[in-house]
Amino acid sequence: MKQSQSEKLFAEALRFIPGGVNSPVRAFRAVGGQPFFVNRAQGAHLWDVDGNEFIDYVCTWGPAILGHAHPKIISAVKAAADHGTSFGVPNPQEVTMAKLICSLVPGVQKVRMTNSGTEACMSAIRLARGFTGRDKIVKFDGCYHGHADSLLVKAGSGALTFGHPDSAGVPAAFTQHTIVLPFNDVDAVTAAVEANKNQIAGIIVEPVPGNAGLYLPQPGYLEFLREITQANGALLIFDEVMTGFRLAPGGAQERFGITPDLMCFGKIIGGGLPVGAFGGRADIMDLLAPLGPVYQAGTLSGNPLAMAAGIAALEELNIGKDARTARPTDGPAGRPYQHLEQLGAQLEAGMKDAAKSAGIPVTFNRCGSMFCAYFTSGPVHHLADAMKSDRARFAKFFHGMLARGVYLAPSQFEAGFLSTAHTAADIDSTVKAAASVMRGW
Ligand code: KE4
Repeated sequence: MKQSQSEKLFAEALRFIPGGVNSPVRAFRAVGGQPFFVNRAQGAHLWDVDGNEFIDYVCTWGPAILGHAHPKIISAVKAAADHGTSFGVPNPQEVTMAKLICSLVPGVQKVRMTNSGTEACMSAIRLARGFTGRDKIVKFDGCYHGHADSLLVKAGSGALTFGHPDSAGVPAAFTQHTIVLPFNDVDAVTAAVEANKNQIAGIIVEPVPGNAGLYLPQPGYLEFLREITQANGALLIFDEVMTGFRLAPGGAQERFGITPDLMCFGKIIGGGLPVGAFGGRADIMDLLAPLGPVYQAGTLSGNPLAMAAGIAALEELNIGKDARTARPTDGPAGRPYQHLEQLGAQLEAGMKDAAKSAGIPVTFNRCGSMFCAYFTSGPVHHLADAMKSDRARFAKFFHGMLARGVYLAPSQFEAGFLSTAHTAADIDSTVKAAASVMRGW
């Protein structure tokens, strides 16, 4: 059979790029087969190099909250590029971005830009250790905070997908200060804090874990983490690389009403360009070089193109420059988030109906415009529950949907994303495709 363009490209990619991809999860190893290659993306749709069209529920893993190639973002990047692509000297866009983040996210008094979520999380942890003078960090199994050595312990996302959550090449000494606990388990945290009195620098958590599929904090759990860190001199770090500016203008911390000490961001604030950021209390952030003793740096941090794209994205989400004061809760700033909420509810209802009519056990978890369909009958509140999902069934579902023009995340252990560019008609055809796939089982 004639090779497709994607097949040709993948064969070539395998010769020059490990696994043919620049990030493991793109390789389709969790679902079998091989990845398609994108030619272009527009709104909620992708077209591969063979001309096949897909409704996209990966949204480049979160950044494309406004859909792909949004005209405001494209023109902002083009205009910025005319002035140069990088200066290594402060530029006005960095100030605009910093003010926007500080005005949107209540807990952020100061913020530092980085080039990825990994850098943001790695730096926030170093800062927590520098501020408290303590070494230990608590993370939760299934949560992924990028691929810094000390965090690749029972990590989620690609690491989990490959079934060996601990990575080769990470000396035990680098993870000896990392305590991994089950998410949503109050007793486990209480016991760990007791057993490590005055040694825990911080607890880092995805407030809504999206790297083992998607599950939600149980009522009161985030409040508990806030209290126990406060009571024990440890910092609470929200990793909002995915949830930031998505679950609400102020992210999960606005949605759940919790103010952490430090926060990590990425994705949406770069409008699709390489970006990360971490921020929080000024008394902590001011320990960073050049003011204080905690070193952190980046050649391209605050890059003018990424800033232009991210500012355009945040502004297009109808978020005013002084959002904290001017943010109208149910005014224009609420509209895109209400639209995302409506789309999410439509998708959830449709997918649950499709599974029920086909008699297929599916647990559909959703928080705003993030979701995951687990092929399991029980509730999914943490990694152990997620691991019960039928991955072979998910792989079949993934390929069945792909064949019907719907691109889902190529792993059971990833979250799906909606954008303001998705329409009710997109959701309708997605649900119809799901019903047709599951009917055939
Ligand atoms: P990056 O270094 O990939 O920009 O961000 C790391 C990161 C940190 N924290 C959270 C909560 C994240 O979700 C991520 C990255 N997300 C994955 C998706 N599961 C990126 C996809 C990939 O690795 O290719």
